[in-house]
Amino acid sequence: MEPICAISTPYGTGGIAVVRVSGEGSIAIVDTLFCGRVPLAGAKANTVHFGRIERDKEVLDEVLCTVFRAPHSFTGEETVEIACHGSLFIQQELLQWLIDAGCRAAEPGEFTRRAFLNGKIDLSQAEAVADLIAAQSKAEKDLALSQLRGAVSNALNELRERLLHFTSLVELELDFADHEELEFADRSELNRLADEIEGKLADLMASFRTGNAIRNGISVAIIGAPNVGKSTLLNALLGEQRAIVSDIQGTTRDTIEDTLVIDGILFRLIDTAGLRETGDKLENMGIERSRQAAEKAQIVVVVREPNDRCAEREKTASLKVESDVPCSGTVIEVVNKADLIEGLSDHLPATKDERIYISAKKGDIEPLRRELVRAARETMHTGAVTLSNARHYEAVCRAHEAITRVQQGMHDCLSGELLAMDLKDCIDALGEVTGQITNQEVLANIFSKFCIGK
Ligand SMILES: Nc1nc2c(ncn2[C@@H]2O[C@H](COP(=O)(O)OP(=O)(O)OP(=O)(O)O)[C@@H](O)[C@H]2O)c(=O)[nH]1
Ligand SMILES: [Mg+2]
Repeated sequence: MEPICAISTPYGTGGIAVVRVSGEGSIAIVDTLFCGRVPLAGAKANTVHFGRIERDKEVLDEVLCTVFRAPHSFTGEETVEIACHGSLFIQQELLQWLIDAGCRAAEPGEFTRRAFLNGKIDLSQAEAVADLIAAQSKAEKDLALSQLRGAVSNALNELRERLLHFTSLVELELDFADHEELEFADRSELNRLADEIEGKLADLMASFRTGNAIRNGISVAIIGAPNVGKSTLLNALLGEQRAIVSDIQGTTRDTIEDTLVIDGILFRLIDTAGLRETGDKLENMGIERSRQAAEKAQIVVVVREPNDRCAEREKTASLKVESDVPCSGTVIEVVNKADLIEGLSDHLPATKDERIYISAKKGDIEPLRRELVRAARETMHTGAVTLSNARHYEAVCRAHEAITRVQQGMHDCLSGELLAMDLKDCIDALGEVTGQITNQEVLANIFSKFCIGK
């Protein structure tokens, strides 16, 4: 394919920047600008060469060129990666010189697209490249890396191949339709296979909840009565003054969100308006949002004050957190302001009962951080493969639907012809994930989300 070039490091000034050139004739094009000990044309694969980038006696920079020869490169094509000094001027000038010498500026994701088209990686691996670049936490990085190394592809390919084999037997039967007694595809074996595949696909579908949580963060709603210290807790967790804190009840009016990584897990913290009965229209709107946040959150941290003060408040506040807010996630009960409890403040993180005692104001929140990690791990799927991409999830759902039609069809003794159609739907849906079945529109959509240079 025609040679393309792009700056592959982030936009801006840095120590060094890397400009990538890939496609037929890339090495020859770079050679027209490169002055080293020997021309790159004679360089061995995977070697690095020092030299100058020079045109019409003007020296642009001193660089290192790494030479890759087809098919042993990321794209599968001959490639040169030029590491130049990271001045914006040098990067852009180098790009322009390469374009003048015969390269085309690469489109977003074009290098990865070529890797896919040249069979170096499949589609789900190509998508993992984008996820890896965007990873914000260790869990997210680990997930993208395992997908890049083929975890999703291998799992689906195995299912797909077994289905293909079976479908070919069913189709063979159709070719011999005149001989009704012939049955190449053993029905009880097909039944077993369909059950097994249905189970595996259902597992994968369930794993998407975890994948989604890893990518977008596990949602943690902090709820409780006004003034218990929810916003102080948010600030303590984040280590910055994100939310306004005051001793006035009803300080927080709207939900406030921010993300935090603890032990490699991304959390999406949501501070909410204190729950109480009030005639204030605006505050009530905030309280409604608190309820919605609690309802949707995967973890709900219910904050209270130490007992004596709490009892006092509950006399005035008829809204009780437990009974009035439906939470579907894991509930963590926290008693804040433990520094006010006599005898306990010196013994934090001692706990008197099931609740966790913290002091948000003093920053004594370690027991809660540990509990958040524990609860997050508990909600996570522990299967070998985790789906994290909505496109994959949607295709796996369709494959699952098709395989349940096969199961039903066999139960109803449907003809081989109809079974073969549903089997094919299942196979095609699985093939869409890895890109064995695809169309230009899907590809364009996937690669348009990449950055230029990748
Ligand atoms: N002694 C003590 N005071 C605290 C602690 N945490 C918060 N406070 C105080 O409690 C008051 C209320 O804190 P906020 O964080 O604004 O409470 P909130 O729950 O967000 O209140 P609303 O937004 O009104 O619902 C402030 O005066 C804080 O300084 C704590 O651990 N110990
Ligand atoms: Mg608040």
